[in-house]
Amino acid sequence: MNVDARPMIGKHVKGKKMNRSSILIAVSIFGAAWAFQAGAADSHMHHASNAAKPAAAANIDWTEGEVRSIDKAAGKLTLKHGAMPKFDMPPMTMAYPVKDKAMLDLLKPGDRVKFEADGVGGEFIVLRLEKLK
Ligand SMILES: [Cu+2]
Repeated sequence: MNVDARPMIGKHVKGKKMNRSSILIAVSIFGAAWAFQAGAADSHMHHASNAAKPAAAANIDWTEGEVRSIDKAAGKLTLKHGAMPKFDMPPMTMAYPVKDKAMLDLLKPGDRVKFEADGVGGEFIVLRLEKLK
């Protein structure tokens, strides 16, 4: 029975194989199209995340403070600021070098600001700063 059945199975399988391979081709074309679309969607997402930069900026770890003094020559400003949990820093008044000295041109003592500081080489530096109204 086995011997008789084999050619039939072979034929059957062969017939199926043809169907299967055409299905496979269809699937792989569909799959490629899907992958392409997924890729396109992915690049859209990258686009979206680029466009969403201002939203990412909302994640800045702002600290509020008040300008006490400005030393343009040294590129530093003294800020009385609130606590900075990320540095384990309590509220205090301290002098910070600024990343961009042009920041200092817009400021005068008494201005309320929000700023983001970072620790660079053991020194704290003001990366960005905005005046509060
Ligand atoms: Cu401080």
